[in-house]
Amino acid sequence: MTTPSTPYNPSALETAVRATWQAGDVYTVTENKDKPKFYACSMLPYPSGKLHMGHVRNYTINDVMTRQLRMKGYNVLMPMGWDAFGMPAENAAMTHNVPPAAWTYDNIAYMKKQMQAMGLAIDWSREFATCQPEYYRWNQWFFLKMLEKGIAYRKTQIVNWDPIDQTVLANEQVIDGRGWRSGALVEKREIPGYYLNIANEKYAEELLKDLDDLGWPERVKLMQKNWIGKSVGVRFAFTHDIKNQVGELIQDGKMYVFTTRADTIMGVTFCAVAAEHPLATHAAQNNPELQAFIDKCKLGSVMEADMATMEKEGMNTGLQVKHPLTGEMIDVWVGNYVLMSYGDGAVMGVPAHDERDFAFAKKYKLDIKPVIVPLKHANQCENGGYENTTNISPKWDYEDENTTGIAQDGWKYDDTQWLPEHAEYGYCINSNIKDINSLNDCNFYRAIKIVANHLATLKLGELKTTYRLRDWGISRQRYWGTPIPLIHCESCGVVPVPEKDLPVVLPEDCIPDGSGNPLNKREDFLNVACPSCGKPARRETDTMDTFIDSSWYYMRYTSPNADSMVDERNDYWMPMDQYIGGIEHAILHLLYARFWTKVMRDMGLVKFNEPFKNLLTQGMVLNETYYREKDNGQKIWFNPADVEVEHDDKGRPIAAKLKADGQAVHIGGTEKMAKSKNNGIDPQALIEQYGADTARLFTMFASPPEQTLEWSDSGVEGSHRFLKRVWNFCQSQKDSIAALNTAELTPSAAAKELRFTVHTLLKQINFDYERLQYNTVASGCMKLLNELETACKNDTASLGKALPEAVSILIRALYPIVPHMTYQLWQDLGYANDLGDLLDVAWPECDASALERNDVTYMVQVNGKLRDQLTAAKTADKDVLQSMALALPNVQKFTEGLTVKKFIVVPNKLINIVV
Ligand code: ANZ
Ligand code: ZN
Repeated sequence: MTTPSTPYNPSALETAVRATWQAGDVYTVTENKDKPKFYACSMLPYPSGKLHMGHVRNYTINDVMTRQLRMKGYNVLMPMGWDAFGMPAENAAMTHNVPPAAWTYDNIAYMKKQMQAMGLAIDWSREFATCQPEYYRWNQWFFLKMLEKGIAYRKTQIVNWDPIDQTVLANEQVIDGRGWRSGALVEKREIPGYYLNIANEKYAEELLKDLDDLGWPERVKLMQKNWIGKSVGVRFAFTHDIKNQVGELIQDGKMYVFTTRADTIMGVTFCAVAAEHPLATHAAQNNPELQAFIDKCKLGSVMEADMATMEKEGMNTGLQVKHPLTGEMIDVWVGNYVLMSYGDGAVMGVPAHDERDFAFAKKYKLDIKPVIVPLKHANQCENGGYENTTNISPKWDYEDENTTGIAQDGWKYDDTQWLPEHAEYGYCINSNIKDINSLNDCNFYRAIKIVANHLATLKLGELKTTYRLRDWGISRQRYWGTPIPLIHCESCGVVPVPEKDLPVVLPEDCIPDGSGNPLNKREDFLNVACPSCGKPARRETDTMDTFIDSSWYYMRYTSPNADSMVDERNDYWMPMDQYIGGIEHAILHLLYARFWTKVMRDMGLVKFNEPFKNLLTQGMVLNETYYREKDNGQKIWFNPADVEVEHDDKGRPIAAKLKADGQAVHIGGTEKMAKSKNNGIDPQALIEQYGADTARLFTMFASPPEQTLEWSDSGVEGSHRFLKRVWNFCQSQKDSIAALNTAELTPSAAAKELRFTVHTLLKQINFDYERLQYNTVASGCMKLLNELETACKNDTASLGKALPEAVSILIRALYPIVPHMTYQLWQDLGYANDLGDLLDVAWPECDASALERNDVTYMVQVNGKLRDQLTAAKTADKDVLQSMALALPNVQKFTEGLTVKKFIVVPNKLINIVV
């Protein structure tokens, strides 16, 4: 190979190429109706300071897709923006004594530069930060619309209160029950806040059902499904005549419970209510011991995972309620495992069949009454349901029943979809109900139906669907967020800011000091005339949850500068064709964005039901960790860049020492790159050392997009070496390519062979692009280079136009991953002149005719023994084959002087000469 005249110099090359792109404004897209559109978007980053490897990976995936589809003829949108509100900016502001706004905008400027250095095909004309009033005014506008429709509403909420800092704390600011800054024991306070009614049956059901049609990872769909947590059961009341101090019946004399196991209703031996339940409050009034217990419960966790594992504790209230079917009086306990926020905050206790109730009953020596013979003793029916085969009462056959709701809820005998957890199934025993049919011998579904019907007749209950999903609390007692557009007036109450006065602009020069929301001290922000009566009033100082910002930013990208939330351009681009982001957003962000979209639809702002057709959750980036342990057990983590590692002959790390002092450090195993483990790699340093193309190639090549990626310095170096080889090879073929550009396509067998190999690889590469498997795209390109190098070892003239074609395929196939270098090569080798700019040149498709081999290789036998082989044209007839075969030296040896008795040809395979 001749020495190339221009050596590969990524930093100069990449800068020059990007300057060309920028000058040509080549990544701005418009709503071109002549092309199919494709909207590919990465989850918008929080401007924390600088990019990390996870960002690099995420955006490269997005960029590869964008560039490839553009060449395939799509009108592709790849936007970018900034999730700019939120707590880290407030924390940074406290540390550095700068306003969050200044800190945020500085970070944005820096990170944008870094993104630009990666050479991403972003349409920057659509960029915005969520902290800009032009964006968040629409959060405010939409919030007011939701308020009008009743989707947004006000109720009191319990918050964490730090009594020393005099501030509300977010959950993540409470560490072991104490404020993260002050260390004070955190108290619970009830304050008013705003909620969005996502747990409304209509939306919850739709959010569940529509999951089926999404091109999302199954794992993410399942996480959403579990989060929504649908339970089908019965809600009914135990009656009582317990009156409060002013003589009114508490809750109208009905203590409601929700149960998924109404078939066990005859096994109730106690009831338990949450600490916050009205009956508990009432009973505690003259019972200090109970009050103390209630206070203790309230301090505890409200996390369900904790509820499941914690020790069950309770206390008898001394109150009794009446069982609706037996008339028996049942004791009411306060139980620490009963959640006020689920169902009705009260349960019927069935210790014989519910694990939690069982633990409770054992501890407090309550009765245990079995009413179900578990499944293992019953027979499973053919249809998947369970029946006691000995005695089925046909009267209760489900199919012909015409009653409340079971059919409407879609229950079938074989519908095991909503089988609740916690308990055994089987058929009922010990369950004679006076006056109505006995439950005995009924299976789960039938028994529930009987009970539900009977409770409905008594007007005490009905079938009910409950969701674990809670309404979305959106008020934050924080400064750096979208102001909630409400005004508090002493005479008029809570008054919405009129639409014409939007946006309510957040002052950008506050510096939080840890003593609560600084807006509370900003008289210029606070004081406002009541829009309704004109009297002096005060603005709401709570701001919105930042999940609101991320619920619809991707729609604002489609409609930059629109003077409405979105405009008709949104109809062109949405729904999004490909969303790309981390699995950590599998639940909340994606669920809220889906909900928000559905509300926008119901308000006539969009015409689709779901925002993200396809979702790719990229895998985490991992790296080795190194640490030393102090005497007190505390670990100090060292950055891999500062550590020297010794490997065994299989390449496994066996020891490591710190470069600075030459002393040993422990090898801690590979973990997600994180500040806490000090095992991050700075993308900036990587780009400076090797160029963006190497960083991009390594992150694509090292593993499939959805899987974890293990950092490897040698992998980075290998990627860089490969790019150098591509560069040198292409430059060395410059003259041949120019010379062969007008030559015949396949003047020789070698040329045909080259085309066969190249198009075979291209077929694989294109298939891998299609399924977003970019790692094997990269390895396909590597094979392509190997083949080309081999084919060009000798004289290239015989390769004809197959050579320029092959090189152009290599450049194009590699371009989406490595855009800078390939862009330059495309020009240097003259392709740009012939075929046009690389960005919009047609994507190379596999030529099927190149895969057809025209020659066939035959094994040649003499009297059944293999003697030689020959290659002939597919079209060669028997006579031609015979003369070719008999001319072979090795065949001649065995046929000399003999007559050919038979000449047999097995088409495309074998020749046998019988002599
Ligand atoms: C009696 C029973 C018997 C129950 C049995 C289960 C098994 P899922 O499936 O998760 O929706 N429950 C109802 N409200 C509750 C609350 N506020 N806090 C704690 N637990 C509550 O769970 C529904 C079941 O959880 C209900 O069915 C109820 O216990 C309990 F063998 O009622 B079950
Ligand atoms: Zn007023």
